[in-house]
Amino acid sequence: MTYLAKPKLHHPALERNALGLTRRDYEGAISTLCAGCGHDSISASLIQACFELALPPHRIAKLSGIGCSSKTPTYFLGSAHGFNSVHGRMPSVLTGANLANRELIYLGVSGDGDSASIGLGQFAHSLRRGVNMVYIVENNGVYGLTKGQFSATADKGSKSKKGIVNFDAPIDLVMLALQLGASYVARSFSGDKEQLTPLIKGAILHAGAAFIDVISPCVAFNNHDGSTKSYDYVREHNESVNQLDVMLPRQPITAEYLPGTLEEIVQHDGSVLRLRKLAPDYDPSDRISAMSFVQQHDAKGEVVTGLLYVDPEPEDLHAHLNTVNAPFNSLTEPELCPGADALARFNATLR
Ligand SMILES: Cc1ncc(C[n+]2csc(CCOP(=O)(O)OP(=O)(O)O)c2C)c(N)n1
Ligand code: SF4
Ligand SMILES: [Mg+2]
Repeated sequence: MTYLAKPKLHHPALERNALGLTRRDYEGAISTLCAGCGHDSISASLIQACFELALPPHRIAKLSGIGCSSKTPTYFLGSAHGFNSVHGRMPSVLTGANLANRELIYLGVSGDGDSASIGLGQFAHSLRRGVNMVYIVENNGVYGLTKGQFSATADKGSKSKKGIVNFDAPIDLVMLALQLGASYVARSFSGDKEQLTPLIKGAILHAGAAFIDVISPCVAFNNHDGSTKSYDYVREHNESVNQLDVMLPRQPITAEYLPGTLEEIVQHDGSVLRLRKLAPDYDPSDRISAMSFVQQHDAKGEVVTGLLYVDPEPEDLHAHLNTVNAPFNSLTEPELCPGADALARFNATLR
């Protein structure tokens, strides 16, 4: 595939993170998406999140399927590992890579067509298995790459650019993720970098299946009156439940806050998710309340955004399968092939 490389010129005064890297070191090739496409803003948030967390780019693996959204890993983290898989098949490829090497940070980037239509089965099974990953759906309600057909997340009654009404019921990926057991579930809007960047940082630090549904308008095919995934519609109907800050381990918490307005969630690695509550009755630690909250607001035509659910002590697929810690490519031949006696002993345990 051809792509446009960005010139590697750094201004000497550019801000540097703990690794001495600048934001430019987290960028990729020049985007070829339509100007104004929400997906480019999500790439910018991903770059910002990885820069702020000072992640070494070579410790990240970015995987995607097919679609404009799935093209975006080319436009961020140019020095990370990357795999552009088949349409709807990112989750199984990511699961396999994760099983072979748990030391990398896995970013799965997908679209609503890629995950809610052809890839729905793969989406579901990767979340219910608790694969340690950040799974982002760049949700525009259409198949952008193939010129704007309704996807399975398009709302019932919403209209295509040519005025055709969608009569099918929508699939809400957040509801599915909650039901399937994802341990970190959020929704955001590509036009709200302030909300999205910390949500991505929290998801990266979360040691389980983290899912973020990001409404990301398609300016070419789904940004008109009658669309429920346009910039105007989401700005008018956005109902933010909380705002997130991420505090890394070892950093003292110095922020001042009024009691009752801030909730702190300590994750497995000591990082703290600080949630400023906007909806006073919202409890992000209760999966069932999260589901009913999302549905009640959906019925009112509101797009609920923020960190909707988090389990601070998630289980992950490696724990379920009792796999080895070391990446497979570092195992030696005797470890990989322990010989006939070991096989006979193992077979005996199955009899
Ligand atoms: C097996 C297969 N079926 C169909 C297609 C055609 N196709 C390419 S992208 C796409 C939909 C992409 O939609 P989405 O995931 O929402 O991404 P977007 O372009 O909207 O970001 C389809 C149907 C394909 N590439 N492969
Ligand atoms: S067709 Fe839509 S989704 Fe694809 S790049 Fe253009 S605006 Fe983005
Ligand atoms: Mg789409």
